[in-house]
Amino acid sequence: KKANVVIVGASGAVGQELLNILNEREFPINKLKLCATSRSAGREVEFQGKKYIIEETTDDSFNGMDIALFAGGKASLDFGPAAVERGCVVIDNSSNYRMDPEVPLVVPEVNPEDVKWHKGIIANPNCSTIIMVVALKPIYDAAGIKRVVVSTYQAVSGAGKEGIEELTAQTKAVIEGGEYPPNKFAHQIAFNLIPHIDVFKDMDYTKEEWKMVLETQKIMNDDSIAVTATTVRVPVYRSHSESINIETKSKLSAAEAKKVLADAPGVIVQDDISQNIYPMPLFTSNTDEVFVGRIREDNTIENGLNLWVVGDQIRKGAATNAVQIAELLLKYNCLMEKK
Ligand code: 2RA
Repeated sequence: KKANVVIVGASGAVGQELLNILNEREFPINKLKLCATSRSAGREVEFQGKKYIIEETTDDSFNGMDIALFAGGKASLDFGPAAVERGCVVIDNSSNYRMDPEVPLVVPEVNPEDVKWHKGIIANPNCSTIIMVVALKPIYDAAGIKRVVVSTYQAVSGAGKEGIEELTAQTKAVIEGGEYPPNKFAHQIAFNLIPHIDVFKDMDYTKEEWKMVLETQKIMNDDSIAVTATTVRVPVYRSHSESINIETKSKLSAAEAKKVLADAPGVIVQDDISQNIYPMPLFTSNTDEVFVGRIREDNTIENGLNLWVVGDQIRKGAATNAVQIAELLLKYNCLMEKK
């Protein structure tokens, strides 16, 4: 069975990665359509040896289409309802619908079955949340989770192309003794860390930090998991890293944690301190798995673990997860009837 697929936001970083992943995973495509704002319309993109012209998104872009992959931004607010009206399932990478109780929020390694109750829109979680929950799920299944304390080290590409450009230009300028005023970030990112991602909200936490709390509870289907987060932008191009402290309900030794993580889908354990082996963002970019290392017991509480987790936030944290959701739609046969 093949699907008619439309990508909205095809010209951006996530849009490009969606195309790469559809190709690599040999997603069964019948018809492909690429859409974006009028600014990118007319651009030519090659996919599997065929040239496609990016079209400006309109309500009618979704006529006869089965699945719409929205790369991000406000496009899903503008066009999501029109797509659903036309019988096209929306997989949305933006935060617009994530906490809507009518919208499943899905990480295929964690809650694949939630795809089945969609009413037209399925949300793709925030990148740092996806990377964390893939590592939490096997621990949760083995020992339950009471509380998670996470600090993130998030790459500049999480802020888009401008984030990458700012790190490069600013690093050069600083080395040469010049200046490059911050633009995309609140402060200089070159040779610095910025404990501030997205806007400040309740209780002086940022929006990114609240996403990690609320989305984790929704994906894990368990509001009793206490999560507290500090999210930090670091001068790394790609792949988000996370230091995760977990208080489990029952005892899980480090050896047992290593075993359940090694057996878990989508996880690669890289943990051999005798050889200085642990995950690092420089080496996890352009992969689809979540890498876990430094697995050890918390020395301060009875039932606690520390993990160091790294994943490519543009792939598993966005595009790969979205394409995996599209695969579930076909597997569970839950596309929509065309009106
Ligand atoms: C970031 N989480 O890294 C964001 C991207 N969605 O800034």
